[in-house]
Amino acid sequence: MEIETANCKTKVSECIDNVDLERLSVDRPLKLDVEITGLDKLIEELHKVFSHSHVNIQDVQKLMLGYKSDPKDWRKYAKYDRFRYTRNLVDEGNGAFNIMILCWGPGHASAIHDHADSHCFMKLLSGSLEEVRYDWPDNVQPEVIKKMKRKAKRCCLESEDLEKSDAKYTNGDTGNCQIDGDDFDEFRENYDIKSMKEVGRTRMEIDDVCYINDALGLHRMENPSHVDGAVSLHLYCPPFKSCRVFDAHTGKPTEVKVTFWSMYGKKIKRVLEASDMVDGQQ
Ligand code: CSS
Ligand code: FE2
Repeated sequence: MEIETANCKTKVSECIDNVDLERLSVDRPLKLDVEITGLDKLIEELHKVFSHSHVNIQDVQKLMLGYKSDPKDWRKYAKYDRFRYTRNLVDEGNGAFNIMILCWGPGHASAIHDHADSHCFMKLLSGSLEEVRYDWPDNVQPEVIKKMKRKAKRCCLESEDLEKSDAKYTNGDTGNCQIDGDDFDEFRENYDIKSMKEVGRTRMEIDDVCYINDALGLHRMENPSHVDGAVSLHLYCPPFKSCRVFDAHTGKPTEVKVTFWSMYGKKIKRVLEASDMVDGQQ
């Protein structure tokens, strides 16, 4: 199954059974065959697409590309903070997805983060943004990779002499199968701390759309301008309330909450509680 038919209605780890994850990227250019007149129309079309149980990743991308950014559509959501980028909720997609507008002041950047096993679509509305991609650190494995390994292990065991393979796995030798056991991952968690490896950089310009999920790796976003703000539109499916950020020097993950600066154009009154998890924007 290729990207055209891959389902983004479910978490990434739940939709891998028939999907070639190497092809779950958006590098090749999409043919545009839709024109979306306004942000409200885009949201209406996304609701229609997500009312089905199967949602093609490429259909979502095409819709997002079909809308041409017009500040009068999104200005009411674009609320900046002096010190850090803001998340401004626009639509909750009937629980199937959520749409938010992120406002990046000059030089503002996110931490390196994952996407909590969800699909992440992003469109630049104003300014420019740099996306920096990273491999997962050796000490952390996302759910989707664990599931792929389990699947590969099953296939491997089916095709080899079972008795011989069992012996290999009990002593940690992964043989030709290129699979690390879960126990081996736990061992490495404590002993193999390395800095994060940058694997690619893309400059996004207005109306560009990009896509990422945990199978494709991690990223951080940065507004490279020292003068101008940047505004981006994000669609996450399924929506998530927390994700992990990674220390660039050690790869150490920290679970953080996904919090909003405003919802439906209205600023949120924030009450900080000592017991709260670290806020993901800090
Ligand atoms: N996921 C990041 C934005 S880049 S996709 C965040 O919500 O902070
Ligand atoms: Fe992200």
